[in-house]
Amino acid sequence: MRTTFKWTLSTIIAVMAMIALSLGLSTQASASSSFGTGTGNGSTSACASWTMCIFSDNGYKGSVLKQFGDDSYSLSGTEYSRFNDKTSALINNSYSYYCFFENLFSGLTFQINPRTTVPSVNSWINDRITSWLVGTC
Ligand SMILES: [Ca+2]
Repeated sequence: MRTTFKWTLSTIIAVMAMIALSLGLSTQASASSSFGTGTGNGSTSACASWTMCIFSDNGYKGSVLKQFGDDSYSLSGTEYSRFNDKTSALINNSYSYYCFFENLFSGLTFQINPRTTVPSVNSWINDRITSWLVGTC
């Protein structure tokens, strides 16, 4: 009986540890965004199941970088550096504000509201976006 109880208790502890571990892993996964790339088709549908997307051409065309999950990011020096200084259109499908920056979280800024689509960004930030933060500018 005693052995059975100890086994049960250790099993509970092991299960709780596994739950804690999986929670920790899932928290970590949501904190760091995942990305996808593709080609814009001229409609907002290319970004439908993604949190936020940037397009190289006006009207949701050209190359598109799709981010899943709200997170800040810098294009400079990353595997997606080819999108640096290329953005001409944006889609924000999240419920958060986004602040886009000309440089590494500095320089000119461009803010978009939650649930907002921007087919052509303002000329002063066109082809200049290098990084973004979740939140207002
Ligand atoms: Ca830039």
